[in-house]
Order: sequence, then structure tokens, then C-alpha cells
Amino acid sequence: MNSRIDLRSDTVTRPTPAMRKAMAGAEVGDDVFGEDPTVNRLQERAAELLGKEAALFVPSGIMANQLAVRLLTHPGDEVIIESQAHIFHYEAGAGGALSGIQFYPLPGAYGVLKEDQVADAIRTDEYYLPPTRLICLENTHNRGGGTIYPIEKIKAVAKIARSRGVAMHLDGARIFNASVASGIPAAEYAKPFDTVSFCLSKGLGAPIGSMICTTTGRLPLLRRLRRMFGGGMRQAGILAAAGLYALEHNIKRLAEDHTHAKKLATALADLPGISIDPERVETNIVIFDISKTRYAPPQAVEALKEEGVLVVPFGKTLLRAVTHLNISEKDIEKAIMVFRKIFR
Ligand code: TLP
Repeated sequence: MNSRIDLRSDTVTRPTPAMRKAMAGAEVGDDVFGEDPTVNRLQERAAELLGKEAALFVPSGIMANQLAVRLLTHPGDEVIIESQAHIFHYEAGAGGALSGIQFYPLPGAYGVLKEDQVADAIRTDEYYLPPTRLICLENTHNRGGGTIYPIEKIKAVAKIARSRGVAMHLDGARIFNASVASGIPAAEYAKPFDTVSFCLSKGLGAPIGSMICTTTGRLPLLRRLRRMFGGGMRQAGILAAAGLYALEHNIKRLAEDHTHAKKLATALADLPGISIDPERVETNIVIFDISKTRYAPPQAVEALKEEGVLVVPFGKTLLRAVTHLNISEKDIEKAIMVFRKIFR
């Protein structure tokens, strides 16, 4: 398995020996009592990086997102979301099941909504309409192809949301990819949002864990909800140490993943039958259409796997490859050779 070039996701990253050393040496306590010094340090650091007052450590990105949805809504409320967003598409129906909300999905361009679309979707006050309570955005946008949400678009949506009394949550699972690629600090991206989630266990390379960042005032309810969702962990400092290591060592290097993704996309664009615009590959996610090749996605995945390259099918005609810290430049060169062999 290890000799394979695993481009299925940046979630497959494994902790390095240095990260494991930091984990092994971590000071711990019972975090449900708020007594784990390493978790507390991670929460302070995450809040600082995102320019928020407080942060809470949770087991997964989905839990962070769903805690935000629960925190900012009541049953019967409506949540505006882009129709390909992770929260809508990939979280097993959690919004309805755990918070009793309904989504109002809007089609975006590569995951990005126009502010007019959002303004038009916010409901008026009639008693028979569901109250619009929350808008969720995603940066970078996964199914959009790792798109960086333009900061001006975020600000425009936030202005509308504020004027209509609607809260804002950012699924920032890959916010540091957006920040490193655009040069815009994560805190600037996070500023217009009431809550921001981000993942330590994707390109940052930690084995487990996500953060949800917000105001100090919201923290007591957030802690209560985390407990309700079963996300309170005990000697979680062992995991938090990996998160702290990741924030210290693995943010800047995301730029390498972006270079690798661009290189892969450029090579794929040259292959017969494959459609992809390398210009659109802004971060570490490469989504490409193979409908004009002789393969359907499941067969292509199998053929590539036999040659040692792992990718995932992404709908009826698409494949997705994701670069990350366990993928070297050599791996990308090898992967390109394999794609050429299979698709030429
Ligand atoms: N994304 C995974 C899959 O679930 C699709 C992947 O391989 O990309 N927000 C975004 C934008 C995500 O991409 C993901 C995971 C999550 C949230 C959820 O994170 P976890 O898996 O930690 O719950």
C-alpha cells in the first residue's frame, strides 16, 4: 500500500516521525474538565491564527460543521448553502437529522455563489415561510475543484447577511490552502463569519481533529453541544500535540502541494479525451472529466490502481486527485507517466 501513489484525498496523510514524537511527549489532562494543557494551547493557537476569540477541538470536520449549524439555528430554520457544498452533500443528512433545519441549496460557479443569488434566497418575514437563519460557505471549495472563495465575494455575502440578520458559517476545512495560495491571511478570510471550522487532519497532516472557532460568548453553548454530540474527549492532548505540530510546520509547505496539483493538471490537459482547465486548479484538488475516454470512472480507477496510482471517482464522468504532504515531486512525475499509459 505504501508504495502506491495515493491521490484519493489529503485525508490519507500519515503522521511523520517528528509529529509522532511530539504526540508521545504531550502533556495531558482531562479535556472534558477543560484540564488538558496541550488541548488548551491548541485552542488558543487556532483562535489566534483565525483571528477569533475562542476555539474548540473536535474529532472531525463534520462534527465541527454540524456543531456550527446546531449552534446558529433552531429546528424549522432554513440554511442557505451552495449545492455542491460538503455540509449539504457529504454529511449524511446531518443538518436535518441533528438540527432539524432545511437547506436551501443554490447552484454556484465552481462552488462560488453570486451575492444576488444569496440576497434573493433570504426569506421575508411571513409566518408561513421558513426563517433564513444561516448561510454556509466553503473555502476552499472541495467539489468546486479546490476553488479559493474570492474575498470580495465573501465580504459581499456577509454584508447582505448582516443587513438581514442572518448568521454566517465557514466550512474552512482547507482554509490554509486558500490562504497560502492567495496570500490572504486565514484571519481575513475568517473575519466575516460567526463560526469557522478547519481541519488538522487533511493537508496539515495530523491524524485526527478539527477546530471550530468563534466568540468567547458562544463557547459555553458550543461545549454543551459538543458533549451532546458525543465529541468530548479525555486525554486528547496526544492528538492536540499533532495539531500544534501541524500548525507550526505544515502550513507554508501547502504551496508545494499546489505546485504538484498544477503540474498534474497541466499534464492531464494534454491527454486525449480528458477535460480539465489547469488554470482553474488553484490549490491541491484536481478534478477532471474522462467522459471522452474509453473508461467510465470505476474502470479508470481500477486501471490506475493496477499501475499503483489511487484516485477517486467523483460523479458520473469525473475523477478527483488530491496532492498532499506524502506526495513528492517524483510521485507526481510517476503518476503522470501512469496517466499517460492508461489514457493514451
Ligand atoms: N472531505 C473528504 C470527503 O468527505 C469528501 C475528502 O476526501 O475531501 N469539509 C470539507 C470541505 C471536506 O472536504 C471534508 C472532508 C469535511 C468537511 C469533513 O471532514 P472530516 O472527514 O474530518 O469529517
